[in-house]
Amino acid sequence: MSELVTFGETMLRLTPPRGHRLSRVDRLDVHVGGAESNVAVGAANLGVEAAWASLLPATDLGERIAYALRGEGVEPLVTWTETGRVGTYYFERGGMPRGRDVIYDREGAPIREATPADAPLDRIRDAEVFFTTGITPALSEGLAETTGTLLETARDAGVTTAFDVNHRDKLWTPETARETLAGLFPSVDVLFVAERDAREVLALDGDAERMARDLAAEYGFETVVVTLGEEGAIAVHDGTVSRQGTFPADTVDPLGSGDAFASGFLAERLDGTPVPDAMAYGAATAALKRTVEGDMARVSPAEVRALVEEGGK
Ligand code: KDG
Repeated sequence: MSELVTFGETMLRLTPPRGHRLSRVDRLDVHVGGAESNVAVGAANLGVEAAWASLLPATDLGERIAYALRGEGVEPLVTWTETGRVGTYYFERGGMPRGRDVIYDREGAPIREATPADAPLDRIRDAEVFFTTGITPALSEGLAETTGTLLETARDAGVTTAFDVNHRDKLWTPETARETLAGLFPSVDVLFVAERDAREVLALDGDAERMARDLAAEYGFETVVVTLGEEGAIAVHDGTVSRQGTFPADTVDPLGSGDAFASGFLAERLDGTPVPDAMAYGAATAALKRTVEGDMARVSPAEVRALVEEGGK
């Protein structure tokens, strides 16, 4: 049994050295990344018994992913397939005015064909929290249906379901996302959503508190966390609002900061910590994640605690 089970695609991230163009590169760093495994890793590093469920091809690259997650203390619950490939993505980073870009090469990953029978339903039913994100239903119509079944399976077994909207406009349009997510939301207890996704994907308006309250009223979420980038985050939990600032951090790598927030928040909630304090742990985990290369929150409970005690902005 695991306290937290997550479900989603994990890829190899191939990163040119900072300031190098992908089209001219002769060396790539290899990282392992995927929103749902990132959350499992962050939580595991904070002491949660965490498992990540997915499908991977039975190849060396598939094994590379499972190996990385095992090394971070996450149990990989993998259905190994004879066909398909490991998805990859490239993260090109330059200074302004070029900025950064994520380029996906993820067609053909076996998770796109996953049915509920490919998922460890008993392990999901036995968890305390089941987590996935909007990236998973974006990958195929069939996977959107499977995602819905997994959320319902967890809910029916009394498992807390947590979901991060995590809109990726390279995967689907806001209109398709809104329609699909509206079908999934009734099975979700805890929703994370970036303010921009709340406006542009979920078509909400007003300030963050208004949007969180509207979401809670429409779908019956127990908790809605709206993340505000530099401005921190706001949560509405059982009708009560809490606000959290950010902790200053020198950003070495921004990818996975939202996942780190979710992992710190969920790890504390699993411990019974009240929402306002869990928000502080989420923000501290996100700040510490930004100081480390790769998408995963390689943090320790002691450093997160110390940062929380110092206080945020
Ligand atoms: O949140 C970080 C993720 O975006 C990254 O790890 C890769 O899951 C990923 C995706 O699909 O973009």
